[in-house]
Amino acid sequence: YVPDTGPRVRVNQVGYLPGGPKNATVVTTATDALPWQLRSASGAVLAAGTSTPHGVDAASGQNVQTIDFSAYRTPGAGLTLTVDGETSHPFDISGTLYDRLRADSLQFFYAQRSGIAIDGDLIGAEYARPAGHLGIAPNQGDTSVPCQPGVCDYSLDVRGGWYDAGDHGKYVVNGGIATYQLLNTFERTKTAATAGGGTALGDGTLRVPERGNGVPDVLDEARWELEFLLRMQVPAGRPLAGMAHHKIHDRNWTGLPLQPEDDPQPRELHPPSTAATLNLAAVAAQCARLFAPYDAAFATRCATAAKTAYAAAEANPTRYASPADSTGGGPYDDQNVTDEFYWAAVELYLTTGSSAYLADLTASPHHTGDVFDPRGFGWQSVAALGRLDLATVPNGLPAAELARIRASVTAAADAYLAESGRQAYGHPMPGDAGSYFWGGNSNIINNAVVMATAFDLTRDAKYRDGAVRAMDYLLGRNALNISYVTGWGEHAAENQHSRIFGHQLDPSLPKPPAGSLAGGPNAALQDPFAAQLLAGCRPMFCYVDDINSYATNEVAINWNSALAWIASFLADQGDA
Ligand code: 9MR
Repeated sequence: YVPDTGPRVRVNQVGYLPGGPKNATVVTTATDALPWQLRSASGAVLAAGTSTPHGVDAASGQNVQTIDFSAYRTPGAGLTLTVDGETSHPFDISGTLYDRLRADSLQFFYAQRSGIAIDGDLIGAEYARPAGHLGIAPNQGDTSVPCQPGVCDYSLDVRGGWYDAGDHGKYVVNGGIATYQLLNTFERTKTAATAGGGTALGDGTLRVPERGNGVPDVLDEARWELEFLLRMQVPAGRPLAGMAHHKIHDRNWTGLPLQPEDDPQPRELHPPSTAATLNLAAVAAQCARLFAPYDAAFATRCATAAKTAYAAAEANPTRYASPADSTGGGPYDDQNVTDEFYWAAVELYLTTGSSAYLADLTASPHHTGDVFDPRGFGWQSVAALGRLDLATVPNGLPAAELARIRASVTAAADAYLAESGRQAYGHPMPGDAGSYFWGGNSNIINNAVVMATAFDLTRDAKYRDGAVRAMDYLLGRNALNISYVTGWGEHAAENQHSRIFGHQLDPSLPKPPAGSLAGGPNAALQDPFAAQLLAGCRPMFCYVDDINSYATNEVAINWNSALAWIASFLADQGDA
């Protein structure tokens, strides 16, 4: 299988910020530097220079050279780059490139909502659908969901929330990091000087049913999931009260496509887990401080749930979700929850200022350890979330301690920058196959989030440039010459694995909405379709834009939350 990778000149197909870095990569047999020309839409040469030979790139196996046209800063549309007789896909230079991506990436969450009819007037007629999983036949949930046999003897109303990904499952662990990133996208507007006071994320900025209610729309969207997460908490008086059930999903896997309202499977609550409970504690603590100005009663509910959950996790510190629990839904298993304890203690400390939480976070090995993995953070490793929030959200840590925390963020950003400098395609990930794993595109973005946070802390432009280069990779500057974001770029992913957006299998159904991020190359080829089609692939080629490849090409809330965070950051940079 040889994919069509289009022109050998690889650019960010969306474009470049006027004052930002402008890098491209050409695949070539040449080993000596090559001349390049930047051209206007009408073909006039706007700038010219010579490329820098890179040699063979480990992740793609390609001989490549890199191009830097950062010195050209004039806005324009339909520009192209010509090198070695090849002309790139067209792109823009503009300070408003990322404005709509901020909205699109956040809009994805509305399209994933469970338990509410999706309004086509808000996001397009093709996305309109009835409410799913409200107990209306053939649905069997989620208004009164029993536990799996033997797990508990009650049922819970766990309606609402977002469908996790291409399936109809709802998982507290993954809901946690996704909600955190949406809430943090908002919280950043209070702490970062370039965030413009948050007007771009205010009320009326998203197409959600709650617009116009006086609450910033990104908070409305996050609340849709928060209400679900709160419902997953074991009620008082029950065994393990205060813990959160790990997940709720179908008893058996369903086929594709399948609209949520047509899902006939029994729905089941799975056992409470320590990790889920700490995810609930962390995001409910964020909720308490961020909703306080808008809805005091909800903020109080969140605060109570957070404290109760944290106490329940302390009383049950080793209830791990089973890696074998993967029938009808994914496992989201995790045998090490020390990072979840740290993250939850940090969020509770930031919200309450209480010395008990301060003592817990200070005693955590993650407080002094290196929490920034070269391959990024994610749903299973969340210590970085706590560290980033301690570095940015006002708190009472002693000045020297705060300085150390912030220095750890800039040191990590320096390491990601250095890695980006080593990569032929400029993204912040080591070049070996181990960097290309399930959902790895989100880890690349999360490394960019660390660089962006270093920029917010220092205003040193090199960190912002590192974040921009990570987006260049995701929007087309890569071995496959593909943008991994639907609707963004000349040649973009559009057949992601999704039961809802099943256009590839049923043309009457929509494609994923603009702003949907694909999981990305996965060298482990963990689905049968990719395993058969892509056997022997070089890591950066282990991806296919086909609905059958759930291990390389799914959509997921925790991946889009990373995209939303970085798109919002970049939109704030404007002309940079
Ligand atoms: O994103 C998850 C990835 O890190 C795991 O390796 C993979 C296998 O356990 O599961 C991914 O999460 C999936 C979840 O289990 C079920 N819903 C779809 C998620 C995205 O593929």
